[in-house]
Amino acid sequence: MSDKKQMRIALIGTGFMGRTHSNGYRRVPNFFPELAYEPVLQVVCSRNEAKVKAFAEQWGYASYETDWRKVLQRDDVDAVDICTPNDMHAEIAIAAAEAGKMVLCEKPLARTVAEGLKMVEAIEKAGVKNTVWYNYRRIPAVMLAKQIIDSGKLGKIYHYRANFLQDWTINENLTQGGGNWRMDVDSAGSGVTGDLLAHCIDTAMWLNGSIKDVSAVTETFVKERIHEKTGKMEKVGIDDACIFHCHFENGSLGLFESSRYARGHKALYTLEINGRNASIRWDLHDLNRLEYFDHSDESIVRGWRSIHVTDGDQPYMNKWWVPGLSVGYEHSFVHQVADFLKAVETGSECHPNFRDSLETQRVCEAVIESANTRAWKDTGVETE
Ligand code: SOE
Repeated sequence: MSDKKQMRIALIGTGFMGRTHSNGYRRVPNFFPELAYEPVLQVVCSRNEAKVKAFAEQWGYASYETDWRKVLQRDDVDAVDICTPNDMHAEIAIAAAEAGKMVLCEKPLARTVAEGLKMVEAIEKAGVKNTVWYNYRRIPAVMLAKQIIDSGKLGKIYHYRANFLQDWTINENLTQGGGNWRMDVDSAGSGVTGDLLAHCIDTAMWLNGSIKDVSAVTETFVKERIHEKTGKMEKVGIDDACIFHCHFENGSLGLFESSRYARGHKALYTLEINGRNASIRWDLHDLNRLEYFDHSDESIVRGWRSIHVTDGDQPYMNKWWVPGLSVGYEHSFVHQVADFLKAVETGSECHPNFRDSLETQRVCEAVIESANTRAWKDTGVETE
């Protein structure tokens, strides 16, 4: 029996994200043995009893429920992890906070700023620890980018460029709603803007500060799809693709593109930052590599360095194997669990918390408004 303090987790939702988070909870005690807390897979909840029972057995949850309200009534739950479609985030998070539970919420925080604001108010009123799963921040090479930028090596930043490209919705027969909730604007809030660009915006504001204003275009390539709710052809309300440019508070220019119609791309997230003295770039398909160009290098050997981020001195890497051997996508979730447990132990914040993620929500909303009105929009993001 372990002498660690237990953090009893209730997972709500058993989809793709339910699996990534569960894997994170299971791996942490082995690789972060110094932490005072250990996660306990206490209960998993989903409406379909057969599915949730099978999930509980597969991942080692001690029990299961089919009604999330029952989960919140349980005294044997410390933290609620929300992995449901986006339209459930606000209701569950607010109720969980009111029940005094810690809350971990899948991204994006909410469908709208108004919903997100209510969630932030509830969390802050209850004073419960919270975080939002913008996992890409916790890839070691992206964390190294943050360290390099914060050290000032780039100098004044001029450009921030990011894209997130997929192709899984290029199919006219794909329905909206039901299992395809990401295709339904009522469930998801938006299309690629909230689903994919939200990741890029979160990373961008963390690395390069607030985004002041945006000018965007969106497109919905397939205008009508069968809706699971009505069984009829209905108008599609999500954005299939979105491109926006923006001003950052620090004076740099940003350029962002996302699409689920970029044939051949499954999950291509890339970013590049150009400063006065140096530049960095990163690509999710080669996630352990950070490329770095430093103009102060001696001219005859000056060029893009390809840093393979596996050394024990690099972020998180002393937790894993030996230099040269790498980690993957799943580890970003392991790192977030570890950072959350550490934050509880030390009484600090686990960023991005709900308030940070509300700022990302403001940018997403301004992007959609800008595209709809064909005008520049201020984001209203708070500056430090
Ligand atoms: C969409 O396909 C999706 O699964 C997003 O919902 C995730 O947030 C992203 O990380 C990968 O793509």
